[in-house]
Amino acid sequence: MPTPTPTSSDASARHGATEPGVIAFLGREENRLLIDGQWRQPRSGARFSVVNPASATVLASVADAGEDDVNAAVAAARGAADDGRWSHLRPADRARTLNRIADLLERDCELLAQLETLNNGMTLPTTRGLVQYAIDLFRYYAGWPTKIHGATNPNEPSLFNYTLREPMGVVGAILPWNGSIGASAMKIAPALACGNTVVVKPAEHTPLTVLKLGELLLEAGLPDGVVNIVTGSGPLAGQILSSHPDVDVIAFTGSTHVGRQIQAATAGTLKRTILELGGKTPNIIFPDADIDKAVQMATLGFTFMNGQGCALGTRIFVHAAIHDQVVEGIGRALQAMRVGNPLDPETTVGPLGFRAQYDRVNAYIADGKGAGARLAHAARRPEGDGYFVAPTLFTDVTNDMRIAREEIFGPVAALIRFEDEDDAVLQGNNSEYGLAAAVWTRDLSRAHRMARRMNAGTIWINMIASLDISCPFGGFKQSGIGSELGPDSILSYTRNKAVFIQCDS
Ligand code: TAP
Repeated sequence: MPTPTPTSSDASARHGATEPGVIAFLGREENRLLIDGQWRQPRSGARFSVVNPASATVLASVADAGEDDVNAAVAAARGAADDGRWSHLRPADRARTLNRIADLLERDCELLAQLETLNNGMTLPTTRGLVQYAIDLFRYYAGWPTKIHGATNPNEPSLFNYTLREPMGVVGAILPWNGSIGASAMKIAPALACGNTVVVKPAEHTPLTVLKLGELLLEAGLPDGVVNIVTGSGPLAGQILSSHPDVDVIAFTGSTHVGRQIQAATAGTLKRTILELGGKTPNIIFPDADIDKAVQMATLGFTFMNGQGCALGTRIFVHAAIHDQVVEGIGRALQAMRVGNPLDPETTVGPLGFRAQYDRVNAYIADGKGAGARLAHAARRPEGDGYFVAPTLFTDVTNDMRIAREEIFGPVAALIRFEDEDDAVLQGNNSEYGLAAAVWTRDLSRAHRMARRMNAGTIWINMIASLDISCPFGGFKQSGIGSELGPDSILSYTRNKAVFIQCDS
């Protein structure tokens, strides 16, 4: 695999971009930091390269924020929070701005999808879905500013006692690299709806659509300093943001490993911390299920987003009676997959996000083979320099192997046998993660039993890997703390203040 080469003026042509907005974006010499409504150079002048994972060539040059820059971004957000330039607007006016952001995302949907595809390697239908998700999030949370309220409490007649539901202040949003546009909207839209200001740190590998979103936020008329974007590394920019005394909430999505570091960093200032972390979703197929559907969705369930989704069904538990049928069915589905350039409409699976991820996933495949699992089926990997990994199914896996216990975050599934319902529950729940679980059965009583017995934040029955903006999503066990989406995000980004007024004096 060659080292990525420097960008050039014909970058957009080399990367196959067709959208004029993407060509213009990639034609820039550099990208800057968004601080207090201005696009600024990093104080140190440091930059890093963002790579197209389909070709392993440089896509863009991005500012590398240092301590001074993060402090400046936090100061801008603090100032904007404290003077009320956003939170004191009429709720209906905040709602209007959020709707305007959704309109602009809709206008630039194709641009954003293509930019995301070039940056993270996911196919265009997938990234169009991510942009649509972002649009839906801004529209959904545009409905909230006019509906956030406190309560009056029954109390002594001489007292008037009520609560005020207030914004938290400054939200630090630290994003993962798988689906930046959706992940950023998931935090920015509700934080703004509640009247907060935000400092966003996108993942180093995939900041481009977040920078484009920054332009749209300014175009929508968001006041200066209300959203600030600092591109940079996690151990530096992310760490400073997490421990910063002027940040009131850290909303983090990423790995469980980094989640622990974030919690340690936020402990010093005891700030509210929302952690959306990794998963190892059990996908349990009972013999009474619609097997064809279960096989089709089990395949999609670990290859969607090129296998880089937190809740994908990467542990497939199959009842012994249907084991061979399921293995053959997934094998046929993998053979039909086209792994390749994610801009090509024929492609079903693109490359992994970046070089280290490619190496990591290949190491897990080697580990699975070494541990005695059988590599039952794999799709074909294309020739070329991109970070392509063929979707791979291991059978003869036991739940104690590393490929069954650790999050691989690539298109690799471990197929494990189970004997009966109790065994499926026992093995499925035997994981440090508890993000989601899927169950395939036509038995209604079993479906309800399994929904209660599985120890995970989201349960899918006869479906998999589906979220809804109005339904809370969050992990149990080491998959996270707190939850996002629906009304839960409103609670996460607000605080409750109690007011007592003595009325008879
Ligand atoms: P991570 O490696 O954990 O990185 C996530 C973010 O944290 C990145 O912006 C990263 O910055 C930053 N970071 C790294 N070290 C940090 C530190 N010491 N202090 C502060 N920030 C730090 O995750 P990833 O590889 O981007 O994303 C994949 C992971 O996210 C998977 O585990 C996946 O399951 C999880 N995920 C979970 C969900 C939900 S909703 N539960 C959704 C999507 C993804 P740099 O990358 O720039 O270094």
